[in-house]
Amino acid sequence: MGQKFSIKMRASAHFGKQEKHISGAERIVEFASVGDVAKDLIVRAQTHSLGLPDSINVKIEALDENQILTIPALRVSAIHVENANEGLEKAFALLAKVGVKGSEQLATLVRTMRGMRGAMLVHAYSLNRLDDLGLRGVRATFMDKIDQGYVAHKDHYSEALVLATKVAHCPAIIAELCISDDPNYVTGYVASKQFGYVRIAKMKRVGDRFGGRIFFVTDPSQLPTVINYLEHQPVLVTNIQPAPDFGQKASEKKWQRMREVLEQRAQAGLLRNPEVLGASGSGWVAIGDEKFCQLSSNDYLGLTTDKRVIAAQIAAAEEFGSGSGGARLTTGTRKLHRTLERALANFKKAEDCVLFNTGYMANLGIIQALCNKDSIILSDSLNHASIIDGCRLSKAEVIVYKHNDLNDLEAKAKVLSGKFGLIISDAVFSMDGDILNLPRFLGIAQKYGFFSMIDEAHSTGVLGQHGIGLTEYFGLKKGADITVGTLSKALASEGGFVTGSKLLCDYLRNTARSFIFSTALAPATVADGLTALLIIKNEPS
Ligand code: WAQ
Ligand code: MG
Repeated sequence: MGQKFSIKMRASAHFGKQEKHISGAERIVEFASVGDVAKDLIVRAQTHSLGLPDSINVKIEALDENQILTIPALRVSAIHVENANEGLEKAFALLAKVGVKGSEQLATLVRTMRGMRGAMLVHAYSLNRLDDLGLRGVRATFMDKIDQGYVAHKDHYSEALVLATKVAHCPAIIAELCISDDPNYVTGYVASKQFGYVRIAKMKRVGDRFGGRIFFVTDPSQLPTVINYLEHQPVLVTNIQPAPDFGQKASEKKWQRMREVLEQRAQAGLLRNPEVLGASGSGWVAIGDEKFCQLSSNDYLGLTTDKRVIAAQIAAAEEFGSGSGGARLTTGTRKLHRTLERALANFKKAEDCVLFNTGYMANLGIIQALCNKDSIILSDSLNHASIIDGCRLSKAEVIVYKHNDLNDLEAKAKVLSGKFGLIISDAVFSMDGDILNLPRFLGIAQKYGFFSMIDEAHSTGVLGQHGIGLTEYFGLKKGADITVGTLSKALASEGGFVTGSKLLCDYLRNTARSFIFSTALAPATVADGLTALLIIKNEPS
């Protein structure tokens, strides 16, 4: 064996005079590996989930061969627990076995550990802290593993086992408790020479920011010896075994990620938990037993509760049944579909129309049918999610322009002129409610040779004297090449549609994937939308 070197990395970020610890690690290696290993440790500091460091310290020093202790790793076991409370309970029970007692006091201690670089030395029997080193704590250093066959990859487990093995062999230390300070790493351990290294699946909830290490010291008078051993004694650990898993059956384990994602979302207050609404009428909706004024619906004309619309829906269900019973391409195209498509085309003053199951499917299907990886798409930064998803699925190169900034659009269109592509914008933006300058938008598309596409989900039935939408609002004779609409907002129904030239619609009926898979609208719903439409046409308000 050649001369061994210790490499230590420490990364931190500074906020004024405050120093925040980001990452620390160390290795003991032969001289020839010093460069490679130092580089690995620096990269690790640069990519830690606690954030970016503004200072990275790397110290490399030669070790005295005769000083190095070589010890076999603690034996390892693992305990599966359902939640963090159970995990802590199990940990405290193990500690109690070696004389470290007081679950409540320990639980409090654990939750206050935060932002420490090293460990707390705590008296095993009184549970009082013994060192006065504050957030620095005491660092166990000068240690590494000797790989023997099993290549322990760089992971929490093998590094922790090396540390725990060194610590467990420290004079006057009876046990250790460790919880990672990483909010996403909830597995922790307790360790001692007696019960070995016991991994516990959960010691805190995902997102919890506490974490740290406690070394339990039996004899306070030995403090100087303890600190000297931890901070200076070089230790190499042999015989590291692969991490045991938590004895969960494979059939159970596969669900784990789902639970974790949901837990994480719940912690961040991001669970999707929509209010369940009851009956509704013109301008009101019931929640539980109470009636509320409805100010946040897309039922812009209040037609979902219009008696005539509802009567037409019932009549259609009686005549055609409650569903179409097939896809559009097989046996699902009913008379109602074609009637509605013609009515929508007339309403929008377009040559033709194609129905889709939802507005979302319309955008997905249309954009994919028109564009491929050789196309470009210029898209407003606040376009609806269905447009963004459609763009992604099309594999086109997407160039996002500043929200409703047609100067930015024009500058980008000019550069890209000559390529095959599409300019897409919402007509009325769903979150901000602002309106696209359609005349200028169409002018840019025309000038630079791109298709123009607008999504009228929020303008149909709303803008223009007859509710036709943005084209009527601006008094234009001709609208965008491709106009998408939805039946589920002002048109009081369910479904999406596109209007445009006959060529466009023939093309989409033959190529749009979402049209193929459209299991067709329930006839009743079609009639519903159709009726709503006729009401708007005949009785403009
Ligand atoms: N000496 C003393 N204390 C340390 C040291 C050290 N060398 N390194 C870290 N600590 C303390 C410090 O307070 C940290 O905030 C805390 O431990 C957590 O450190 O089998 O990753 O490096 O899968 O985040 C447990 C692995 C991983 C369980 C623990 O600790 C498993 C972990 P981290
Ligand atoms: Mg950490």
